[in-house]
Amino acid sequence: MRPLLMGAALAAAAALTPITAAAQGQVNVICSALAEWCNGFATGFTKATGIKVNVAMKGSGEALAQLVAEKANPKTDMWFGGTGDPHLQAAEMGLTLEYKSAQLPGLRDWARKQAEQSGYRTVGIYLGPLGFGYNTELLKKKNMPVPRTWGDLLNPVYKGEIQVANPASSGTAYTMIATLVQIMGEEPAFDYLKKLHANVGQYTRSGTAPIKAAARGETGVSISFIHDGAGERAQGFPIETVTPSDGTGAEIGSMSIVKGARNAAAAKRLYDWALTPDAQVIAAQTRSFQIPSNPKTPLDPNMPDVAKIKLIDYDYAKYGSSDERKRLISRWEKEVGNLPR
Ligand code: S7P
Repeated sequence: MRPLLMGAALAAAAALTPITAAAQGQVNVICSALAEWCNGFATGFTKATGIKVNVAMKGSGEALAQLVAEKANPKTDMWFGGTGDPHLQAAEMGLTLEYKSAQLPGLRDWARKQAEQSGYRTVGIYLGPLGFGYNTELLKKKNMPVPRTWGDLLNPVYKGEIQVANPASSGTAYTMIATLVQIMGEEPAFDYLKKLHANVGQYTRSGTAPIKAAARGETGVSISFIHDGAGERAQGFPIETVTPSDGTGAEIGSMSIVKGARNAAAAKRLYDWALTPDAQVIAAQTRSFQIPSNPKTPLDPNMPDVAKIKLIDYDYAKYGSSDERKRLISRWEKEVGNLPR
């Protein structure tokens, strides 16, 4: 081929080949959001940049345990999603990298505050209020009322009908304990948890399992983030959610880069991209209905309306601190989790 023609052929080939297809490195991510979102997020980033994303799915507590285990020789580059408290704990334990994204000033207050409180070692990517999910058909069939307050869950009519996760493995369940302690005070909150124990049919490993069980009619009620109920409803399951009228807490789902990450440059690109509306819109497209941290991300009608929820002023700094988190979880294990039912 003559040089001129060869140049033209190369130019034509370049025009046909999206820049994005070029292999440009990889990034290893632990994803604590729902699988569909994790996969959509990874695909979207690869499409936009050509960087391959290797995703491992883990709940918040398990993700933190993995970062601790890998501390001397990290294999993970970034931790995406999951409740904010363990991300704050990871920051305090020196497991995550200080990084100020150029996107930071454009984020909602709670997302920026999460970053400030961690010394810029994590950032808020979404907000999700805690509440109850219930199977409308099962409640009707078993003649059970819709629970509207924390106290309502102690009604013996729900014996064996409530599922909630185990706080040792689940950030969702830890959010519940921290919420109750802030609403009631610690001693009354633990008295409450002991009474609730009598109605709990199962403590699941993962925070999203109880709402899935309720959606499929395996339990009447779950204690869950209410956006997870909206996700099940969008799939056609008979699920409704309610937030307790006596107040509730919310998670600030977060994202952190691992200190000592082998692919730190790619992880920073992923982090920056994850804070853009282009990336955040993928959540609702894959039926994850948390409130996005970038206010330019379009809202979806399935997302919770915080104006209608009695949200407490959750003390993220205190309840995300390593000592407090460990103390409350081990108190729950000793005083509640082992009680006979
Ligand atoms: O993506 C749904 C969601 O509820 O899961 C995340 C978190 O990993 C909860 O799981 P664990 O309780 O098992 O840790 C939440 O951040 C998120 O909103």
